[in-house]
Amino acid sequence: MNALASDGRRRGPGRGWGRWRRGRAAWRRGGAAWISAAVLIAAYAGSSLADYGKRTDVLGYVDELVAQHGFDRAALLSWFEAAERQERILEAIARPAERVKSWGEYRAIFLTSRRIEQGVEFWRRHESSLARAADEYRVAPEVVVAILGVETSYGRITGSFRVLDALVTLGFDYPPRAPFFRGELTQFFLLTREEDRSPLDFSGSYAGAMGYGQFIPSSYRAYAVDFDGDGRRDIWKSVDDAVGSVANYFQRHGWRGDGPVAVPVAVEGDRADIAANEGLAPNYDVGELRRLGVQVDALTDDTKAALFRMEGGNGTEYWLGLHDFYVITRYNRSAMYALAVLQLAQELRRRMGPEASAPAAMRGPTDVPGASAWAAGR
Ligand SMILES: [Ca+2]
Repeated sequence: MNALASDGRRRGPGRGWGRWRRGRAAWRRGGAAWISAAVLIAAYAGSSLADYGKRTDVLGYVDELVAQHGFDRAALLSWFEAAERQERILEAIARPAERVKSWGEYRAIFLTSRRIEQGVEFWRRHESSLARAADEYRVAPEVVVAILGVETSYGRITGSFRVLDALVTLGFDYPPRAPFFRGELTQFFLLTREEDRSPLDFSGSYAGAMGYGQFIPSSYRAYAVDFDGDGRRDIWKSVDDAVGSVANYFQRHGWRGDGPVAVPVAVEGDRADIAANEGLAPNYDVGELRRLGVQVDALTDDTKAALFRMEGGNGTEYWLGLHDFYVITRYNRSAMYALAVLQLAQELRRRMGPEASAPAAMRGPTDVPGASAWAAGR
């Protein structure tokens, strides 16, 4: 769930990791098999290991996992032995696009004719799945498609770092966010146990985000769904599962889909600047912002909003972000991210037409809050 998923060097699945997939049996057997695996993996990778398995901070963490979640200690240690510190991960995390690019530059990455064309193509190809997700989760197809487009170019770039390397590197060698990534590492170990797969077998972004929608492990555990009914949640290969999982994520984070998401506004004077870019949550009443010089017609005074000032390609832009804009930022905590998703979604809807993938429930006489209003309002 980080934009611009970093495409690490090719490794992981496809380079022989498959032979180490031993599922539950491996978890039970633990130690020895995995230690020999770790040695072979080191030889394969052709790089020195970071000795995570010997560090006292790692050993303390392993003790916690064993005590709190009943993990096999030897198995955990063998995976830490196999984990590699990746300098490229540390470089990437220090320079996320959201922090170093202006809105104009950021927008230009995502609102390209290529990404729009590919989104239209994706929508057409997976129309039934998107319509079913809109029906079940009340999230418009263009929102789901835009998220997949911004995150991974519709599954084309899902990241090729080993998730284990990413989370161990960031959890133990990136102090600013170490607690967060150690938490995700714990979620990751729980996930691999639940899914009956080896922790060495997962690939993702430099931040450990996985699959079409770039779910971090805690999100995978909480929000991924088996939307094609094969009994597994596969957000790497099953487009149905990816679509259902993103839609479910939005529904669970309070997506309403019944009105504007963000609106461009004019601003008179500079009094409004004290309220601009204060946070992502819509904590201001529109009436209050009007008194500060924000000019907007369409919204009532008691509408909750956040004001954003951004440097666009043609100068400064002001935007009001409303409830659903905030929901998009639950996917990635950046106003530029949310605005890029919104604008890509709007362009995709414009290209597909107002009727595309509108689920049956939204076409009938009873208008169900959700996709249709959102789609029509642009
Ligand atoms: Ca499935």
